Amino acid sequence: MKKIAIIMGSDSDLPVAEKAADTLRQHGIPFEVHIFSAHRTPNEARDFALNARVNGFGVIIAAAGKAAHLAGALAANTTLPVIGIPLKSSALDGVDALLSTVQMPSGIPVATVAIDGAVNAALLSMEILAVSDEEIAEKLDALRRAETQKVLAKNAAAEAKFNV
Ligand code: RP5
Repeated sequence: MKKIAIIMGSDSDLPVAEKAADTLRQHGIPFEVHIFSAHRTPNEARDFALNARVNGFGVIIAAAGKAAHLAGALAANTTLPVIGIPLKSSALDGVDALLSTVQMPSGIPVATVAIDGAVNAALLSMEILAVSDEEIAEKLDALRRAETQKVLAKNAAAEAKFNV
């Protein structure tokens, strides 16, 4: 099975990035976590992206805040799918990171999830692998069924409480 890379720009990004790791762990998806910064360690970030495919990765998740160029910088050096998580780590509440991550020029795509959307980043990475992996597709189907049951149970509780 291909591995997922979770890259973050700083250890201060860990509380959110960890949620992506937790989601992948829960579903038995192999992953690695690294701290590479587009600005502070650009050479390490570049080398990681250049070698990611041969190193067995299938998707790269990149989490960064402020002037969040990490996802784009990684995408510039690989044709693996890159998912960007803009982080709410500044006075601008993550809107700065959202725009920095999502507004990529044509030719270098980054699939951007919501601000702090680490769980969806992990699920999207699984969906990408599931295109050619039936086992992961089945895990995702089971997860959707479980989510549906949870909401149906909440609806039943609300209806029982408020509707006569
Ligand atoms: C970004 O700057 C990082 O991704 C982090 O979200 C933010 C602040 O980093 P630290 O100053 O906390 O290391 O590059």
